[in-house]
Amino acid sequence: MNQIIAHIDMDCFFAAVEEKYNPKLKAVPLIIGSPPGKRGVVATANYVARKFGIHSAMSSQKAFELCPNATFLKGNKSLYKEESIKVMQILKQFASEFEQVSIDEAYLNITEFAKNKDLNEAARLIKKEVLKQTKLTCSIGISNSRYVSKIASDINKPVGTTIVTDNYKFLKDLDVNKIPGIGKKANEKLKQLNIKKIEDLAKADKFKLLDSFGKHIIKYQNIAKGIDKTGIKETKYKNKSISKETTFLEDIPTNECEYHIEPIANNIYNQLKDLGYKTVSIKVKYHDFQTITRDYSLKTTTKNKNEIISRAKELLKEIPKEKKVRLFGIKLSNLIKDYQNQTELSSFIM
Ligand code: TTP
Ligand code: MG
Repeated sequence: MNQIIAHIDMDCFFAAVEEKYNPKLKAVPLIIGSPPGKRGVVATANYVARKFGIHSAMSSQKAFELCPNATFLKGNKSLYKEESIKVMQILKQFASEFEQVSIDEAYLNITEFAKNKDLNEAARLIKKEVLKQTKLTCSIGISNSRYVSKIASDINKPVGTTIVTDNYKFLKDLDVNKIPGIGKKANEKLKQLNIKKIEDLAKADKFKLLDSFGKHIIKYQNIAKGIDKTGIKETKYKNKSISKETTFLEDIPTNECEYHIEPIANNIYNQLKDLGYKTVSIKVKYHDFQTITRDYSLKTTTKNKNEIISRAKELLKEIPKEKKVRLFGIKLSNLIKDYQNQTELSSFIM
């Protein structure tokens, strides 16, 4: 595989977080969502409750009728978000590129991490670390295609690992609406063309498809054939950086720049807002205006403030110390939009 993409999705996430803090709930049917009798819906249910046919987006009243003994909890959005942040921080460590797509799922480019490893072993190590640090389980799909990995992570839930080496063989017998992006409407329209399985879409006449759907369908036909070069969509902020420089009233010895690292790091950290960074740089301008920069690129994107401080300190060690300094600055670049601040939990039905 030229690129290895893992899709990771937490198992019955909101319910699993509740069980973590109250293990007694593990043994009973647990439903997170509106209480029955109201017009609300189920956000999720643990796997015990799912045996009764209960699922996300079902009306709470219907869920109650299916399982009157179930425990209903309204849910604790801020707790789920906190747990999600912990999970994502762990997952990021395995990825050269990382894209969180919802509160409990993310795509990871694990090409580097999986080098010289059996893919099952790579998946096992990721799941083990998440479980060790958060007491939560997840399911993983691995392939060379973003779409295939997403479908694969759902195949053996919970605690599942599905590794796909032949995309088309894996996809062909699945219903066409398993492809993320093919919603109800498209599915209905495809049915009218007698396209039900992914294989049918792969083999369908391209011009008939274009007639009915327009050019966007070709991307989906390629996915159906197992061809997908989408990769990880880190939202990069090319050419953008965040920096802060301080010009001193009097020139200072190079060593003393260290005392300015923390206040400058605080300043740029506050500017980061919903961005993460991969590269930390420092700039030193000597009294004679000679300027030196040094930078360090992390393997993964982070928002960590201490990382800015410690990297800047390390970089400062590399700067020649003979001359006095008139200006010192820190810059963060390779900025990437951080999911946590983009998607509010309120976008979920609760
Ligand atoms: P999902 O990953 O779709 O579901 P899940 O983690 O509960 O279960 P699975 O093991 O099948 O992955 O969604 C993640 C969380 O998002 C889920 O725990 C609750 C919330 N959610 C809603 O609030 N409403 C919804 O309709 C869905 C689908 C999810
Ligand atoms: Mg999930």
